[in-house]
Amino acid sequence: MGAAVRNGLLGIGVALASAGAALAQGTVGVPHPGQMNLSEPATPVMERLVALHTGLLWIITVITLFVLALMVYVMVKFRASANPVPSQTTHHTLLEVAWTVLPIFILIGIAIPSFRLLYFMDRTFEAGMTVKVVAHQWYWTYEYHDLKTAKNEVVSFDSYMLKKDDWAKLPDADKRTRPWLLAVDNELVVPVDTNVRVLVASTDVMHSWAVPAFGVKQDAIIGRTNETWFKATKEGVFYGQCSQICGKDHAYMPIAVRVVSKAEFEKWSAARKTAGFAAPAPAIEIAAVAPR
Ligand SMILES: [Cu+2]
Repeated sequence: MGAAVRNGLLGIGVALASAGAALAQGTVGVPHPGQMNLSEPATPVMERLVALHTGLLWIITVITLFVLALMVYVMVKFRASANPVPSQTTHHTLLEVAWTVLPIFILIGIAIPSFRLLYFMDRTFEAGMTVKVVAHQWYWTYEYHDLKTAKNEVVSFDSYMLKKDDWAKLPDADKRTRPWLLAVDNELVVPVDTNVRVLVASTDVMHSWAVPAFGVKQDAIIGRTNETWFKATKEGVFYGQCSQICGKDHAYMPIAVRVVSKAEFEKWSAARKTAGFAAPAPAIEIAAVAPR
C-alpha cells in the first residue's frame, strides 16, 4: 500500500477514533497493572471461560487441600517414633478402587462442561455478519464480505500498529483508550450484540488472532481458513496481539476491535461503502471452509 494511501487511511482512522472518543465511556479491553485474573469478559464465550476457570480453581483447591491433609495425617500417625515396628500393609482393594474411580468421576465432571464450551466456542450457526481476518508479516487485513462498495468491491482495509510519532500526535483523551503498542491506524469495527463470524487466514507464515476479552484465539495458517466467532456485549475498544510467533515484528501487530452501537455501525459502514477503504478482492485464493 502506498504511503499516501496509508497516510490517508491513517487520517480517517484517527478521525474515526476521535469521533468514537465519546465512545459512551465504553470499556477499554486491556490488561491492567497488577491484574491477577483473566480479562474482564466482553462476550458470552469469555464469560463461560471465566466461569469454567473459576470452577476448576475450586476443584483443584479442594483436591490439593485434601491431599495435603492426608499427607499430614500419614506423617503424624505413622511417624517412626510412634511406630517402632512398621506396618506391613501392601494392599487395600477397596481403597485402590476408590482412588481410581473417584478421579474418573471428577475428570468426567470436568470434561463434560469443558467439551460443551469447546463446541460453543467453535463456531456460530447464526452469524449476523462475517469478517475475514487475513494475517501478514506484520499487520492484519480486515475484509467485510457483507459490505460492498458501489463498485461491488468488498470493503477491506489494512490495520497497522500506530508508529510512535503518530501515536504521540493523538489527543490525550485518545491516548488513554488507545495505548501505545496496542493502538492501530484502522480498527476492526463491529456492532454490539451481534454474532460476528470470523474467518482467519494468512498469506505468509503462521499468526494467531487473539482478543482476550472476547475469549478468542484463532491461528492464522497459510492455505486454510479457520473459523471462530464472538458476540461483543459491551461497547468499547478491545485489544489483543498476534499470539503465534511470526518473525521479527511479531510484537508489533496488535489487534484493536471497536465495538459500537448498531446505529453507529450502520453509519460507519455506509461511509466505508461510499468513501473509501475499498480495496480490490484479495489477491490470494482462500479455500472454502470445510463443511462439518
Ligand atoms: Cu505474530
